[in-house]
Amino acid sequence: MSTGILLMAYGSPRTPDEIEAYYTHIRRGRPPTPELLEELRERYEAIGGSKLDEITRAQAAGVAAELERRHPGEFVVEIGNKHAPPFVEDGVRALHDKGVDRAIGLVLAPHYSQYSVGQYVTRAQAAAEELGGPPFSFVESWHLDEGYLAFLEATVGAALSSLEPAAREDAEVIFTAHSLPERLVLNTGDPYPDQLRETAEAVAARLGLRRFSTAWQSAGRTPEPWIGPDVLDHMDAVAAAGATGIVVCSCGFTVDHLEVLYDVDVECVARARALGIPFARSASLNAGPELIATVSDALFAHIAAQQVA
Ligand code: FEC
Repeated sequence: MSTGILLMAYGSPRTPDEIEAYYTHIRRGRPPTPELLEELRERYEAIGGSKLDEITRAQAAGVAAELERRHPGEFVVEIGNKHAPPFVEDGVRALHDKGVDRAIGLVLAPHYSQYSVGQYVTRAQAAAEELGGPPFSFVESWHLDEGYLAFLEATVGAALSSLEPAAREDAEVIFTAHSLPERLVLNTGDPYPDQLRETAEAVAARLGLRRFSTAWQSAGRTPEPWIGPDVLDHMDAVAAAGATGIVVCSCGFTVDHLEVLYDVDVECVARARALGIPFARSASLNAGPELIATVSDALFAHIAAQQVA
């Protein structure tokens, strides 16, 4: 039996010329105002352009090679992005055209929300239905998978160790994921906040952390309330409560993209400097061996669970 794998990611403009179309797609077809566009251009410029597209491709190539190594000839891997080509629908079509017997979708973000992962799933399913296949199932979250937790344990441990001993003494680790509008997540039964907390608690237990918390980053530029605390406000509170240092672990993402390189490496670093508190960020998975092993393991666990069911 041949199995198609659809690895899904947010997508990114590959050049400055693509920023406007990308932002318009994120805004569901409404072009951004010139001010919003300029502000986004400046953020991309500040990080020297996002490498998300390149890293997503490296992640997919790594997973494809690992699946081939474990089960030669059985798997086909395609990418499907939310907001830039190849879109989710393009990836589904590629799997359809290659005639795979079944397909499994996995989003390269560990925590499930109806509004994030759920949207990828809905789009992939709709595309497959329209084409008449392949039949899809999904790995909906992998926020407690062993490879992921082991990586976070190592990288948060390394970030803590990078602080001077006095700063490390009472340092607080803040685990973050992308914020979402409150109306979509609060009192809707959405598991997103609980899953972030579960990841934080699992890593804290492995490292024996005394001070840790969760916060939300990268809230959108819209007037409605987004879930909080925002990481920058939370840093103020953590410093006021006597922490001697701060480590931010952006565990809601896998890649060093705009939301990590700007929102953490520029904004959180500036806030730490203003607060006069030592700061470190843990590393991202990117396309490293831990990401490839974790995703491959999650896919095989999903297949095994289907066979039992
Ligand atoms: O490096 C890059 O080029 C791409 C960085 C990038 C990632 C990312 C991940 C997530 N987002 C999520 C939710 C929202 C919601 C909105 C929203 C808006 C933006 C804008 C940019 C942007 N996001 Fe994003 N997101 C990235 C980039 N995001 C740019 C537009 C300007 C701005 O507001 O900053 C609001 C619009 C809407 O309603 O859709 C909501 C979530 C994730 C993590 C899960 C995932 O990766 O899919 C959730 C990476």
